Amino acid sequence: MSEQRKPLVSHIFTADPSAHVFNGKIYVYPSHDIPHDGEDNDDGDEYRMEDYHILSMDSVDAPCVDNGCALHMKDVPWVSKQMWAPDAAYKDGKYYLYFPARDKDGIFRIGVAVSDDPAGPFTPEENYMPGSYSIDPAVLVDDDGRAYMYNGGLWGGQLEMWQSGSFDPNAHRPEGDEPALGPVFGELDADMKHYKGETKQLQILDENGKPLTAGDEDRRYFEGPWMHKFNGKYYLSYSTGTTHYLVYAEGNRPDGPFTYKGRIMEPVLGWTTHHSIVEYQGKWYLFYHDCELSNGINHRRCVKFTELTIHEDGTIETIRPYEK
Ligand code: FUB
Repeated sequence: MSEQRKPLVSHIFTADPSAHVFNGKIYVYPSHDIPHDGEDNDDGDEYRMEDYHILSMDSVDAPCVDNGCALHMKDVPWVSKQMWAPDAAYKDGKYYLYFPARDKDGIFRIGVAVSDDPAGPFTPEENYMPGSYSIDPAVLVDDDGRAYMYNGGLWGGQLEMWQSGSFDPNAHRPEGDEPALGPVFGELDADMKHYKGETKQLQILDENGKPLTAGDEDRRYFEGPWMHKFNGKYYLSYSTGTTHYLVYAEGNRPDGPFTYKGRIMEPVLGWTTHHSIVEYQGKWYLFYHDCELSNGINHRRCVKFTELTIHEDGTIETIRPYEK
């Protein structure tokens, strides 16, 4: 328990941790925040990340190792800037790193890079995934081997700009009683580098079966999706952005619909909150970030983890990050 809720590393700033167990070890795929003195804005221009460092731990009690630069922006032909929150997946002997970044037109897309080693280095594809847009990919490889990507983020993450099916920087932002936007869902092809068919928007419903509204900021989707399975059900968790909660919704299928269930974590220090959920040796853990290492500077974050209590019926106990 001793290392829990402390920064996993302090020699670099890290955020948006996607944790996985590969070969019996815990691997964490975070964003790598770059310190600078620029100001914050609603487009997230302060998040200027250029590369990925993969962290690993032999167990939850072991020290965390930084495995060095696994992929740098300069080696990805289609990227112009902002390598944001990544995820990774394993299939048929290969590891895949999924990462969002702005293309040469300033539009967020999702890229794929491949490695034989979960810690990298990763070799990127020449171009982004055809048909991909917005940020924050999370990939679930299901028990039957089918793989699904969840992604999307409001505001700087550009999700609103794709409502018509093509990029419109002036698109209307849903508000008030209008239905909230959900994350993007797509099944991946056997090669793990393309969508198998069309993507669709996921629905998140309230307790009466009605879609959550854009004005319901305590519960509606903002960014940072994650998918875990528990007792055969699918749990979509995400950040509510403006209200800074991590919340979850339950479904019977990987593509929903999902019904809102509750809060996973109360707000942390800093504007963003972003997490992953992983089972390790029979216990469940929440990986998340806050701004403790920088005393609250939004773009200088640090990754932490804590044990998560999931009850037999799938409900999750809410974590108050600064209470033991
Ligand atoms: O790290 C940059 C962005 O901040 C991520 O893509 C969002 O999820 C938020 O954490």
